[in-house]
Amino acid sequence: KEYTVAVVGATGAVGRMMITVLEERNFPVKNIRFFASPKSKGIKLPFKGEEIPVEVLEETKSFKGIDIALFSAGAQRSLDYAPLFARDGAVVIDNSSAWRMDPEVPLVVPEVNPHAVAQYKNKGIIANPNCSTIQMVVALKPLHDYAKIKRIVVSTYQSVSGAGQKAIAELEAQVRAWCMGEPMPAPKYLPQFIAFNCIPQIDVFLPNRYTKEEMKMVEETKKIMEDDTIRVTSTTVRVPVFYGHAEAVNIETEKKLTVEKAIELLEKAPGVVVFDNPEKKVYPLQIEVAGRDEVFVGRIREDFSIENGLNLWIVADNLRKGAATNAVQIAELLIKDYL
Ligand code: A2P
Ligand code: 11C
Repeated sequence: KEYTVAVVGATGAVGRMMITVLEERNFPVKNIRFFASPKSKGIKLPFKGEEIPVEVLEETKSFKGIDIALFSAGAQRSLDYAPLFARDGAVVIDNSSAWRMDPEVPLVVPEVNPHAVAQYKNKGIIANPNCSTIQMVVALKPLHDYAKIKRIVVSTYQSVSGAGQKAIAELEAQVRAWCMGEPMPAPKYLPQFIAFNCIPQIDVFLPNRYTKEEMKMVEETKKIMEDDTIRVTSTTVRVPVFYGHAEAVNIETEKKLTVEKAIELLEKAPGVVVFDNPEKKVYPLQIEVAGRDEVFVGRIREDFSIENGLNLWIVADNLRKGAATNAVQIAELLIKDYL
């Protein structure tokens, strides 16, 4: 069976990657439709050798005939349009934060909670988690199943592509200007200068002094792991890297988890690759992991400051496993068992 698939936000950093991943994984596409803003009117994007015109979302009155819609056009578009696509019969897989914490909407990472896909029937919407949450839970799930994680302390090192195409261009423009000895263009899409700098702010600040990105990691982790008892605290930082997010993660477990056992569990875990050989300087790096679909783990070592603690370094391509690949994997579960 083949499906009519829509990509909403097709011209964006994640949207373009969704198109690539659909092609790479040979998703059974009968028809493909691309949507974006009025700015992209007249643009065509390639899909499997064909040039497909981009449709203007706001000018489209009916979405009938679409089976699956992958959304990545910002939370407001998802709030406004996901219900309209669902009304017209599509299942929406939404990459924004709009629907993630809605109790009727499943929040799915296929390696962690694939069964939750069944709840798509509630609203016709499945939420794709935040990139930094996805890579963390893929690596932590097998450790949680074995040793029960009581607490997670995470600090992130997130690339500019997480903030979209314009943030990628902003880093490039600043670096280019610096190399030419010219004044760097002022920050427009990121909150501070990103060239040669780290910014401890991703997304907006909330009344509790955390950023929204930090609180996403706290709340989404509990929902995906289906365990409200896990305590999570997070500091999220933007770094001058184009692709790939890295995370320093400390966990405290109920049961003892040795380094050897953690490596054994991670080596068997779906979607995880262990890159951990300190003697040979082997650990995951953003520039090496970019372009890959798995989650990479290294620097695994005991936290000697507490009884049952472990430190890990977790890296993944935020546009792939953190966004497009996870969304397409959800679509694969959907057509395998439900559509
Ligand atoms: P467009 O390129 O036409 O502005 P990124 O996260 O890389 O910035 O990408 C955002 C994506 O969301 C783009 O595809 C962008 O389309 C799309 N988008 C932004 N605003 C709208 C809108 N009002 N209607 C439809 N798509 C939108
Ligand atoms: C970033 N994690 O790196 C963000 C991007 O909730 O889907 C994803 C925002 C989201 O900037």
